[in-house]
Amino acid sequence: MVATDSVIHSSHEVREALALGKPIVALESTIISHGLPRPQNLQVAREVEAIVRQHGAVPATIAVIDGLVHIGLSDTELDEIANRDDIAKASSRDLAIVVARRASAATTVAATAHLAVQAGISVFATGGLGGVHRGANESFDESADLTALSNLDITVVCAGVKSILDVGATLERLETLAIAVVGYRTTNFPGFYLTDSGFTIEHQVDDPSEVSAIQSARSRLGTNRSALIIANPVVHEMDRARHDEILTSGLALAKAQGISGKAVTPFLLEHFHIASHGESLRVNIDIIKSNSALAADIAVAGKK
Ligand code: PSU
Ligand code: MN
Repeated sequence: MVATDSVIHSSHEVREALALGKPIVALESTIISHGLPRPQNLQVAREVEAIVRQHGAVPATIAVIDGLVHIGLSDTELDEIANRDDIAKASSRDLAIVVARRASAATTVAATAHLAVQAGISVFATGGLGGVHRGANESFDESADLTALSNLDITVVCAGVKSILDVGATLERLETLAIAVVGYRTTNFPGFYLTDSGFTIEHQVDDPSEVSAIQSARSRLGTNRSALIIANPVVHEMDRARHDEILTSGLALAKAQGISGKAVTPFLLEHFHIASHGESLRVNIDIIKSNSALAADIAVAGKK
């Protein structure tokens, strides 16, 4: 599964790293285009790549630019993803349509994980996974991240699932979909902006080498057809009372404005960033940085 066909372009650095068996970390681009405000988005995208390098791995930010899937972006391309106004949000099902139309899109966890696996990359860092939305029993709003990860052999480092979601229902779906969930130095499942979502998980690892051991056992057992999630809690969480207050007002606003489909998550994240006067933004940035560092350590440990 080497991505050399004409719709997928891997950067020189990524191709070289793949050929030499160097550790690589895939990074998503939806967080840059639709999850963080300008101008911090570009700054964070650059810093995250630098962190991955400092930890000894090669960063591969993934996005579709003018009909071409890029695995690994140049600085100019990162700038385009952060600042162009025509960057759509693409999940797996949108990828071929965006490519065929020669359009541009940031990739979600679902789409990034798919493309990373196509390119031969097995470790991926994001902020918080998508999942089952509150009220999903009526809206049926469940992120395609879940079904995508049920079909891909990839290790995803995240701060749990977004706290805007129904965390309990999402954990149930992860179980049904045979997606493994392991806490990093905790069995308290993280809640994205919050260190602890209030839900407990069964498994914990304390070291990247333990993740490598799980990865190799997965391949030997053939249970690597779905993803392995490493849930890494943020150290300095948002003020909880403030979090709950902003979430309540955000959900009400989304309902009043009839926000639905793929617009829901970016709408709620933006509401958080505005209503918290940047506190949620600070936490979101901490999350993505610390997940990228851990993902790089895991990628490096996997090569030993
Ligand atoms: N993590 C963040 N910010 C984000 C996302 C994750 O810190 O914006 C993105 C990811 O790309 C994820 C998407 O796949 O939100 C989920 O969107 P939806 O709920 O529409 O599936
Ligand atoms: Mn959705």
